[in-house]
Amino acid sequence: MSKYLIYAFSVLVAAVVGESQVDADDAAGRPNIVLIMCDDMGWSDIGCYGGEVETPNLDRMAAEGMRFTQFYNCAKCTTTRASIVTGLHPRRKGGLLTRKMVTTGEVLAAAGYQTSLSGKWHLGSKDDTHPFLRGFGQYYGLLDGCCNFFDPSIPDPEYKGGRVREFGRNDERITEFPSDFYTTDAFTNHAIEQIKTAAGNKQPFFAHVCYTAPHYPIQAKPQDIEKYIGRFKMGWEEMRQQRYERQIEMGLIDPETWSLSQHDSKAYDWKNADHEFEDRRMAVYAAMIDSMDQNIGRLMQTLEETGVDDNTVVFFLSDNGGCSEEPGGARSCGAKPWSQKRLRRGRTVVGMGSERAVQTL
Ligand SMILES: [Ca+2]
Repeated sequence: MSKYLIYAFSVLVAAVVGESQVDADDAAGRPNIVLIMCDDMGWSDIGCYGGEVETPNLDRMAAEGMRFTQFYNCAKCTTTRASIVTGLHPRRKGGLLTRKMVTTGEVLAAAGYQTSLSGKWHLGSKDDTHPFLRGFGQYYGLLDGCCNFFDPSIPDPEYKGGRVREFGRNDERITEFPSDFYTTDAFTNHAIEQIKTAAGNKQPFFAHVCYTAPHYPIQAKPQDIEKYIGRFKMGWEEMRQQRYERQIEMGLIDPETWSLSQHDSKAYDWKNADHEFEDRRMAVYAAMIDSMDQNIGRLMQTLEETGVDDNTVVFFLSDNGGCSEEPGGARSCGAKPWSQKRLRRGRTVVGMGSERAVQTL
């Protein structure tokens, strides 16, 4: 059985890579790495961290591996991503990713790894910043920050500028998508292809899987939404109390040193909220995470079926906490549900040239 790790990725690359360039024979036997990152998810949303969303595959990873109770990110998609692929604290001057930096893809490729990235990149698409040109031998996904989950060729709504988001495979642009398309499934399909191919070769592999779920727009499949309808009628005030109590029971929180924080000053009053709308909004958000967990189950199954699970380390993390933006207003499909009402501790600090997250939950 694999020893899965959950919620961290920093020192492993340095630990497994010693030489600047190695051949396939030297690289053989080194551990495979699967680094899964989701987008804008609050840490208390998934089951193994006290949330309501059914995440049996992540829960299994947590049970067989390790959960981290302290984790720091860079507050926003791009800064966290720049940091995780370079190991450097991002600076805006000159761009978040420059040729003066090496990426994990470049370092691991030089160490004999087969490298791939499936999903969101958000660090650029020019010669110096495109993932296919920056160490990821196989790329498929969204070069931009977010897109329509069912058809990325659909332009953004007017309130987001109305542009079409850039999507591609390796260095080619993709502009048409099949009728049954859903980004979370498509990213997983690509990652599974890469793992199956790589597992048959002598060299180890590095598969970076970057889901756009549950970043806005909030879009999920009807069958996934259905099972969550009605589950959030307790309201966000009661929900955060329930999560807090579950996290104490799980040993994630020490109530002696961490009391439940005050409500966010921008949080709406549940008593005056449209309960049907808010319940449904949260059900769609939950369904996006549920779908991601189903797909992570497919990834884990692929590792087992290809016989590489005993020599593969798997990480899961979120690039930042729950999003507090509401593009299009509180009742648009771009609105982020309940983010300011979930468990919070500290606050996110973003400044020019120096982004840091105190702790985003
Ligand atoms: Ca994000």
